[in-house]
Amino acid sequence: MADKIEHLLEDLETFPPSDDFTSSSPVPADLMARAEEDRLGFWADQARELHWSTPFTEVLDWSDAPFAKWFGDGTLNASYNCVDRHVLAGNGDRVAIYWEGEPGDKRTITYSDLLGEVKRAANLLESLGVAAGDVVAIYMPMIPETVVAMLACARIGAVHSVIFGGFSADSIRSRVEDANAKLVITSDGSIRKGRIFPLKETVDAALEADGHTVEHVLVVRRADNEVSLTPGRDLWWDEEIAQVGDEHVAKPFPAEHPLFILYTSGTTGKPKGLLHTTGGYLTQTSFTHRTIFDLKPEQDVYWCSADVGWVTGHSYFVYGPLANGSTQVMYEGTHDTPDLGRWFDIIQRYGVTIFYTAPTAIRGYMKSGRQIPAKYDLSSIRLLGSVGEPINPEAWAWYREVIGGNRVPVVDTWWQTETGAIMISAIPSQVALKPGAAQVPVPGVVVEVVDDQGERVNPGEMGLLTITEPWPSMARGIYGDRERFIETYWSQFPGRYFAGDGAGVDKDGHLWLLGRVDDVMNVSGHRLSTTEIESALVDHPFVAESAVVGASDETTGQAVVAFVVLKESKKAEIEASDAPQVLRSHVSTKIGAIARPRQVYVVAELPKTRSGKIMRRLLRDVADGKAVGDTTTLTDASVMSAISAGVASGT
Ligand code: 6R9
Repeated sequence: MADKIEHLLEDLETFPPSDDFTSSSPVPADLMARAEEDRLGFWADQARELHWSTPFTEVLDWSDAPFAKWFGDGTLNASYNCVDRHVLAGNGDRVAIYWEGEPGDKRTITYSDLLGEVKRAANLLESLGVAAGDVVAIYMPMIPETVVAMLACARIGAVHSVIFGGFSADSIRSRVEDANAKLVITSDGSIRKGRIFPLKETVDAALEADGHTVEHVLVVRRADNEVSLTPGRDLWWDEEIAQVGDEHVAKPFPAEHPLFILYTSGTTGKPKGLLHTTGGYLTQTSFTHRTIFDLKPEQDVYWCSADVGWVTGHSYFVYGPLANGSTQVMYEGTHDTPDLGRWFDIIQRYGVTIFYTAPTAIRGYMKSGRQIPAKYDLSSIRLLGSVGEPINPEAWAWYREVIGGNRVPVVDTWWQTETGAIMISAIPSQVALKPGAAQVPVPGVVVEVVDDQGERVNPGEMGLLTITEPWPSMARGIYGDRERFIETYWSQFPGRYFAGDGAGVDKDGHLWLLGRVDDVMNVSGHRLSTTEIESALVDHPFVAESAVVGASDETTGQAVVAFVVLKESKKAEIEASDAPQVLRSHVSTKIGAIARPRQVYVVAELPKTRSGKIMRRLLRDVADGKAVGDTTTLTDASVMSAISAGVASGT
């Protein structure tokens, strides 16, 4: 590797915090120094900001590395920390969630309201026989009951597995089966882009075949679409919850008690269920949330636009903000319904002060033009955040200028489902910001950018991002597969976590994240596996072979582009149909709409090396419309000319 990136050695323009911002910041000025002086003591201090039923005496046990135990002999309850604690401290009247449905319906939920709902939901789950350690799958839209369901699981020690509401029946099925889920919580439908998506129907399809462990399906009413209930299995949430008591005492669980499983795409076909536990996860999500976002819980209105189906929704919509007693916005629908001003209208009406979103959204707005945000009063905003993929300096500058009125800090936060919480980001009250760089590890996190041999790279060079010391919110494994966790993340550089991302280091030692170096694509900030989509394609009767690449895309960062070789034996059927169209919707049905290829190219052959490996690199060049790179290792170089010619002519 060790490629030079010249501009990282130059003096770049930086944006220091204003005196005002720094002087009014609640973030202690000595955090970095404290973490450097005593890393474990620093994390223990952060953990003590939570409510522990039994205080811990041990900070880190790394004897079974890479399976960490943090605060192992302490006990706590995540739901108590996110809700009860604030009510008991006299903040029950503080708004926890300003919810807005896509059609415009609204609910304001205080911490007291939330506590009442979580208690009843916990009673409901217990009445259905759900106990500590059981897995509950949650397939829901962005409505308050989703948060209530997650916190109710945490309250009784059940492990939630949230499945993004855009995923297909097959994806639900494989996740429910992998984790032996006992209960599924869903809604009749979800409302997006003015349409109703029948979530319950999708759950029915997922559970149609026998061989799963689901005993009940709880259905929340949201879209009022028709659903069919399977007697004995399916129950309406509202009818059941009306019958349970409204008192529920949260029991403490050990710090290492599992909190949730969340599936994410890796380099292989099968999504991995990352397991997160309670004490360390809650410590680092709440610490980073209040530090990176400079949180003033009694004043700020915080909004993270991520769906709860992704890790950002878990850590920076549910657990981090609620553990900190924040007031936040929850919005059900899409940003362009009824028009492209929707998000800005929400910011203006609720007086959002901290806004956290993804570069893909920012680039989308750059395309549609600054006249749209200009129609709204966005002066309440005092801090902006970005997550999900590298933010290019142009998008950073636009975000700061157009949304942040040229005056507010923009923090770029790097982290992953596996890391549980933010790992690299400037603390905006303390570090001068550099457009396009995530910059520095958060206090208490230790990273190193290395070459293929594991040697630290010099400033101006690019290498691979590794994390050299355990951190509190790290995943505790892949659910049910100990070996795969070790093999996937800890074997390339023994003793270190390898993130799968490339990074450069600049002359100040700051980090510039450069995207994935493996077969994971990043489409609109969502992780997709090339292998998983290839498997979905070859699952279709037309397809003999497929190769999928992430092509560059101006708005979504990357886009899925597929190359397929079709079966001779199906010639007649293929000719009678629009094969690329058929295959695009097939992927959508198998995985979900986010995985639908932007293009499917039918080719006669795939380019392969003599050892039979598909040369995706060359296909990526074609998909990007670039000159095709070195083809000398191919068995037959003419394959590439035929593909390039075909793509150029649009066939
Ligand atoms: C939180 C989240 C993780 C992958 C990660 C990296 C990319 C996320 C980034 C970023 C550059 C940032 N990524 N944040 N790349 N700068 N600020 O997105 O988790 O869905 O697991 O994706 O996203 O490539 O490896 P997840």
